[in-house]
Amino acid sequence: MLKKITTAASVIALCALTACGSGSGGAGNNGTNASGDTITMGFAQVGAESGWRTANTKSIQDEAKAAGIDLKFSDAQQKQENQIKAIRSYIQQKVKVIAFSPVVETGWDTVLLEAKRANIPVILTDRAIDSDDKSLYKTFLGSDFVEEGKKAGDWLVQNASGPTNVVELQGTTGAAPAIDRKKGFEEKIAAKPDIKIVASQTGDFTRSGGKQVMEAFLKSQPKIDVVYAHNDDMGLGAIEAIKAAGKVPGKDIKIITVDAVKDGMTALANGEINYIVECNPLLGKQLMELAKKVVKGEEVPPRVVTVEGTFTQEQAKAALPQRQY
Ligand code: GZL
Repeated sequence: MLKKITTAASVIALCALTACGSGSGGAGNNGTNASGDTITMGFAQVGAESGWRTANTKSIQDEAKAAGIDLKFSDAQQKQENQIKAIRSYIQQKVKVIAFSPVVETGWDTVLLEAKRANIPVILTDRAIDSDDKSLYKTFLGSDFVEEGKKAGDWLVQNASGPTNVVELQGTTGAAPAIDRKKGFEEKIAAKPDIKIVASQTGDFTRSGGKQVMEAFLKSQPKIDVVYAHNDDMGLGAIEAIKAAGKVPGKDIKIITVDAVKDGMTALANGEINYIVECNPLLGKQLMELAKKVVKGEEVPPRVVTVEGTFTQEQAKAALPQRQY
């Protein structure tokens, strides 16, 4: 079981989100290419599955407007075939740059080769792809999900004592954040063999998915001490299931999640969640700056890692009033 949770005295140097990629550029910045034409960007979004995704979409749309970039936007409803269709449509429309968040890591080489042959640069945002051909995209802007999983696992190692049974609510099967958050978490908890993942299943990053899977875990598992949810939304779904089973979330069953969206931070401040690892969705400003460079043929770093922190219950109470999403 976990020993009494003490509020962490440590102050985590959090990224002041206004400095990390939110806030709008000067209104009407000229999003034009070298010959003065307006830059058109085709963006193929994963879907609208979570609070994180909503904030990410808003950041991209707001910052495109602020940068004077003409944004063509599509929502793939978490289906890879819809993202591929959208990318093909952007190629036919001869956009100047394509950006997207790959719903899963594999199956992109063919369509990205088509974009390359059409001389349209591609930027990966949020999630990565698993491809040997690094020439298929100019850069990958997003979080280090393995690091996020390690932060979650590290907190549990610091706060658990004795046999601790963990149930894991995984993100979308095959998605980079699901694969890497699992990997980082398992790497860290290996330090304490008493901490065991007794059940692990995808809730597809949605609140309903998290609730359904948690209901099944509560029926099948004789002893659950901790929920590790790959995002806040599944953690919030798990809270509903835990309450319906007559248990107290945050006390009878501790909860660790990733994202730090407003609903998650509110549950953390209320004591229903015990720890949240932040995943910054405000990628819009950095994406537009990268897009202007790649359209002009300027060099960009192959990897841009977003800065993000972690929150205890006390830190959530202090941070909530300033949160932008
Ligand atoms: C992470 C992002 C994940 C979020 C989820 O960068 O891809 O997808 O953690 C979202 O909330 O659904």
